[in-house]
Amino acid sequence: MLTLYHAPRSRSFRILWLLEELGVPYDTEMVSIRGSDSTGHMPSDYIDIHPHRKVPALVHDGVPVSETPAIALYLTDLFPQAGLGPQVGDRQRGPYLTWLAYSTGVFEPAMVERAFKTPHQAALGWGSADEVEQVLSRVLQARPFFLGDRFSAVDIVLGGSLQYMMQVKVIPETPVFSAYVERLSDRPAMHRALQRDGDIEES
Ligand SMILES: N[C@@H](CCC(=O)N[C@@H](CS)C(=O)NCC(=O)O)C(=O)O
Repeated sequence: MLTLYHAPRSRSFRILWLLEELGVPYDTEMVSIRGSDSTGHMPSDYIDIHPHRKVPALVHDGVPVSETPAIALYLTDLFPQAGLGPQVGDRQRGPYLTWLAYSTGVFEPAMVERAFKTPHQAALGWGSADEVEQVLSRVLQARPFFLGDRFSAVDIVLGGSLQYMMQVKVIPETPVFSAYVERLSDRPAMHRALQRDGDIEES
């Protein structure tokens, strides 16, 4: 059994989207992450599921997994038949792992620096926002998805972040980025996830 610990309109949306792409049965457990009443919908033992009591977290048959790229990798390995993550032995496995790690290890910190106007320090373990933007632009100019013609969980994890950073104007709407986001919005599973996210918020 799979349970996604989720908060509407948050980083856990991408795992909701991935689960919809996979087409597997899952439950959602709503976690209250904002507001002063942190005991709201926060399970008392949630710290055993996510060490920072954030979302997303996934529990599979009693085993907790957190950190978005790790959850994405866990799920695409668990359901290889869905073809959303190259498996060990596939030449695309290396690029797959690289871009998953890049999403929260490089892309996010660089964009947060830009959003908060924090000067970039070369000693940090990621490139500047300008550099990251150029890297992504070069890749997406050359191919429709991060791994080529093949849509993968990278397009949910990193692509979903890129989409969000464009919405909040941290990344400009260049023709390359806009065309990519348009391709993402062609995914019916993304719309199912948006619907489910909205339903959870209203319930
Ligand atoms: N590194 C984590 C980040 C998770 C994260 O920051 N989640 C936010 C939601 S957008 C959260 O739960 N914030 C609540 C809090 O910090 O108390 C990941 O990529 O999964």
